[in-house]
Amino acid sequence: KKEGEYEWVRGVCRFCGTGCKVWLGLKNGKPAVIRGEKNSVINFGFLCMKGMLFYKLFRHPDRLTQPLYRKSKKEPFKPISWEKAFDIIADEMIKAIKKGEWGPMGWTGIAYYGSGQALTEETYLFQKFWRCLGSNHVEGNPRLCMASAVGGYLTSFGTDEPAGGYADFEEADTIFIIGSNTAECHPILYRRIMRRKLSNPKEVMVINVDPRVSPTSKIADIHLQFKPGTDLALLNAIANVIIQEGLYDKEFVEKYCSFHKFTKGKDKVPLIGHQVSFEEYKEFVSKYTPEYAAEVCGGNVTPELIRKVARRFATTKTVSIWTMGLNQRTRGVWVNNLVTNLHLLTGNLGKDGADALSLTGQPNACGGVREGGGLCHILPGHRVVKNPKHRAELEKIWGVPKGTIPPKPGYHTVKMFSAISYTEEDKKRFPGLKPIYFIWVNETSPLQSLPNMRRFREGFARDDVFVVVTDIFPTRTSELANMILPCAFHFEKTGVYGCTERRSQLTPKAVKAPGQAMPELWMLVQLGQVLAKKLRKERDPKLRARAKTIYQCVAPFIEAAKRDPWWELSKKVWEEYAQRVTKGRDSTLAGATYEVLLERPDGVQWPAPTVEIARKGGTLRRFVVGKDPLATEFAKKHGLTDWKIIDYGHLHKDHKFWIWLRPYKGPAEPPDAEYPFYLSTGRVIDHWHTGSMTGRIRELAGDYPHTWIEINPKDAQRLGIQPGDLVLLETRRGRNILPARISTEEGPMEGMVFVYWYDQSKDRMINFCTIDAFDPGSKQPEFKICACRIKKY
Ligand code: MGD
Ligand code: SF4
Repeated sequence: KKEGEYEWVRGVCRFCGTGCKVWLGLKNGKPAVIRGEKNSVINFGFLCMKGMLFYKLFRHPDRLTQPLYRKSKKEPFKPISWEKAFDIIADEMIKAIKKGEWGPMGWTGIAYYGSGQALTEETYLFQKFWRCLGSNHVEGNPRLCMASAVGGYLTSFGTDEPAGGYADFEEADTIFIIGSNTAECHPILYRRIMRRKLSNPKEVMVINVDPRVSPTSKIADIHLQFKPGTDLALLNAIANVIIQEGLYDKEFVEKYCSFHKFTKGKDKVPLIGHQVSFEEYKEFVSKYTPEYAAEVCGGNVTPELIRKVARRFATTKTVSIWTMGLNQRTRGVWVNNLVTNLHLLTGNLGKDGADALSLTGQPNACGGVREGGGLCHILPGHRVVKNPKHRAELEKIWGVPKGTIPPKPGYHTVKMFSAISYTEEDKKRFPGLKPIYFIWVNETSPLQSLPNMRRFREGFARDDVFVVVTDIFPTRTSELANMILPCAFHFEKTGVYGCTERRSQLTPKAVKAPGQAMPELWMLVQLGQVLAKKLRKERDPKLRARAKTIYQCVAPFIEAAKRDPWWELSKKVWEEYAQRVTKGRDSTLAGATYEVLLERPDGVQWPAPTVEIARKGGTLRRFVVGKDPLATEFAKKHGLTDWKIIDYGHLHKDHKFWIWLRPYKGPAEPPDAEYPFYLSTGRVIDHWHTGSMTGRIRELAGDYPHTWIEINPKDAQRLGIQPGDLVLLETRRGRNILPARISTEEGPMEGMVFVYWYDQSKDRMINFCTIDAFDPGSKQPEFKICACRIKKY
């Protein structure tokens, strides 16, 4: 729309998982300002600084504007044409396929590593491309971010993604914030929570459960501070009090819940375990007396506080939110289950103001990667690689022969990068590991964001690994690439983001991309055609067969890519994904056409099976009969007419929500005499992840030019460290030299230090120090806890 001297284009913010609606203002066709959409039910017109300032990246002088190539990583990059780039990439892919092996997970030599910031259309097409080529080595940074939340939802709800949404904040009496620095990582959601609290400060209670006092803790009525990793004991103790004091919702539990336990050796599928009785669960949690939990947790946790929190949780409408403090843990799935358990026990689900809501870190980890099939074990539309029926459904939609998609999942993130570094240690850790010779890294910078990354960097630096990076800026990863392809940025291409609350929103192209930068979708369509031509000439029939499947993968989009790669191509890919691939699935967006998404100021929440439902915004409250079209249909079909809420998740054959027996287990590397501190890491408000974008925005970089180490004042005093002193931080894996920040108001508990990870300086990249131990279920690494030692430098 036109308003004064500006032309405004509506889209969505490209940073955190909140999904704020924005207007990009163009003056004389040039990006000049961003403002919030005031009618948005997400952000009500507000934006944080990152959201307001990302228009400064459109014409930033560091933007990548032409394809760059070098044969050896020892040589400098040289510009090449797109045509030549695709020719080389296709040759290198075929070379890597041949060097590797063929097996149940497909070709072992090639890998794709993507991002929760890629558009849904992009993740969908990348993973389709890989599967059609015959490889399940498809991964992405959401593994580092929300894999444990997926595991949590799958086990508790039988299907991924939450039941409610942000609107619950305005209805909740208690907001239980655990393992989330919402104030800095989801600032606009924090604003909503703050408004709710201030609307009725006496009645609304905020409970913060975190080992660190963060800006989020400022509005908390109760802050439970405990030793990192001990919250499993705390949550079981809260459940125990709720049961002992008869505060659980008997009707809800009896009708809609069942109890489950996984026993190694007894149960084949950890996601299912076996059913136990309420009595057995009661007996299990009874060991977690408030006294026992207070002792395990340390910090300020007392038996009285545990009782107080339990009573409040059970007797009011409660929304829980969490992020990486729970997910980035070796017991991430379990601790997710334990929070959801509290909601199920107290009937705090499926009602206004009652939800267990895992906040997503990235703008499209949900929409693109979780729903779009962007990890090694999943396929689009909430399907899984291991299920032959799911593979067959997709092969039919894609028009490729049966058996095109390999039957076994590829490597998860830590394993994938270990297959690149391929050291003796890696081979010992992952028996049977097969090396990867080609990797395409899209919209992420793993050589800054992976844990324990020294050996991953060494792997990338070798010349027998061909690395393609698609990005808008040079990064710590592209410095070890062979090929860098310049991409169109957000608003320079068209596509959909799906945020935390199952809401998909469209951002159309509004600005011309600089130089030769192009959308990734266009790149895939070109490369697919080049690869098909080359594969046709191969002798090996297995390889030759892939010429057809890869051509078939891109064929529906060739004409659109020629005519209009900025809009029409994305629309075509979206149509295939939403209308054909998600149709009939619980995450259906079949009704959410581009036309509907353009019309709606706030996008569409799935399930949205028809255009009519999508036009009304889709489904706000999942699982609730009468509100969720799938639940309503399910109730009718199964004769459950007196059920108000139904867990129709495909894993739960009893149609009930599952309460899990999960014991307390500590972190992979607790502090000891040699490394006596807990190290934890996270984000700061003005920077996004690796800082490759926000670090280039003067206003944001000026606020936080470098990272620091936060130390508890008591520890600092003991070690003679003053604010601003340089501190040497060491772990068993690496070291950093960081300025100290010591505050009596904010910061970690005694015995713990905290480092922000956006800094790109090699002395201050904290992921040289973090641990790559991961949750055995979700495979998400434990960025939040490892042991370290510190001293004045
Ligand atoms: P980002 O900075 O988000 O970090 O880590 P990364 O994904 O590695 O990288 C996004 C990249 O996308 C940037 O380089 C940007 O320039 C590029 N980009 C932007 N727009 C486009 C586009 O349109 N196309 C393309 N191709 N590229 C584009 C995130 C990861 O880090 C995550 S998700 C988490 S949750 C982890 N958190 C975490 C932590 O808490 N502590 C520590 N120590 N490490 C962590 N690492 C993990
Ligand atoms: Fe963007 Fe998140 Fe800030 Fe909203 S809260 S403006 S989505 S970064």
